[in-house]
Amino acid sequence: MNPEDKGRRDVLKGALGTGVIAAGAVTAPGFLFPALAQGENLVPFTDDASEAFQWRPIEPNTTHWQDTREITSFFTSNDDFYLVQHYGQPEVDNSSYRLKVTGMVDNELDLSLNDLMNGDIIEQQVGFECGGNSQRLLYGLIGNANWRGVTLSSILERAGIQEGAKEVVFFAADTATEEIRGREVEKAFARSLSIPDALRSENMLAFEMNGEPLPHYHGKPLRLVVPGWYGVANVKWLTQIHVQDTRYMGRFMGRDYVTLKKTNVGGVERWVENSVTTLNLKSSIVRVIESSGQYSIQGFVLNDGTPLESVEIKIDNGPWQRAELNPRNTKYSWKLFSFDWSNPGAGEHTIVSRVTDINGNVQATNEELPEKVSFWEDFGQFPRQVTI
Ligand SMILES: Nc1nc2c(c(=O)[nH]1)N[C@H]1C(S)=C(S)[C@@H](COP(=O)(O)O)O[C@H]1N2
Ligand SMILES: [Mo]
Repeated sequence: MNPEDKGRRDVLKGALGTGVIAAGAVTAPGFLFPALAQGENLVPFTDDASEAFQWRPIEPNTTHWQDTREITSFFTSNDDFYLVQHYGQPEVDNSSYRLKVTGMVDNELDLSLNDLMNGDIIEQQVGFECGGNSQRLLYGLIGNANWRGVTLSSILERAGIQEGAKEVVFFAADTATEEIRGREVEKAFARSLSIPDALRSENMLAFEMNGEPLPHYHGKPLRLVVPGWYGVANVKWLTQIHVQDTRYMGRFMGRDYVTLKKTNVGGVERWVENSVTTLNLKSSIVRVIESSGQYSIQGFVLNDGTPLESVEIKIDNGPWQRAELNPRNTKYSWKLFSFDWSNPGAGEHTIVSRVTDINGNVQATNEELPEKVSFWEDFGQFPRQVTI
């Protein structure tokens, strides 16, 4: 079964299984975004971003992004799901695979894939984007999948974290020679989490993606998934978990994926550098659909899992108007929305979305974020142009 069919089937199951009448689906056939139904037409964007956009087919060891205008399922198929890897895509053999747990633990572990598959298993819908995702790519470094794996907390509990430990480091099988201060050294991709972040019950070591064994490109046979965080936290081709009492300082914690923002630090304005962690609250329109003269504006939200208060759409200089959130959305999935745009006048329009969470955080415009100096974490509002 391809993930698209699975997605559709889950939509039906969800609606029938819980006894909820799918009123939205009946009154607004287009609402079951993102499947493009018969008779629905994409209205092309006429903005520079859309014209400059270039799609690239999947090639080994390269970055791959989706064309977000053409999203066709709630779950991104494993082939469409974006790809980022900094040190290539190592081939790890399943039968000889071992995951080592080392360092400040009572019992060091050396686990086979089978051991992991017989552990404390969970399944979760998790969507994420690369911290380097950008409007230039129409936010194509994004995906939403159903992951299955063993809970990280159960593995750490089995190992027994010792008193005084501060960080859990996740080392991967992909390595490269890095020049660091004039010296060439062999380094593995690695990221770390503080002990409390690592012990979150949601974290998982995933060996399945959308019902299939984790594909090679996405980290076969095992990857970390940290729901609500930027993609860089989700270490692919994971081979070692190391517990230590110092901060781990590697390229992907200390140099890359480091934001620079002016922030108020206890009453003093300071420029602060931080490793990217949780997903910033963000929404984006991805497409406009026309069907028998009815228009609908559709898009996605990503965030750290905080429940949403609203997604609103503004057309030209009009008021903010509420969009509908797809009932299919879950805590850590991407959250799809749809807005019925009745009677748009002929001509060019600017449309933009903004999302607000229940803590009152509102997605800002790029102009309201002037003190952010890095391309990491592109989360301002993204105005789009369409011609009706
Ligand atoms: N081992 C390893 N894991 C990695 C990376 C990497 O280069 N090597 N890249 C990270 C980054 S920056 C991102 S955005 C995500 C992308 O995951 P995906 O390719 O499955 O979409 O993987 C993360 N995990
Ligand atoms: Mo990334």
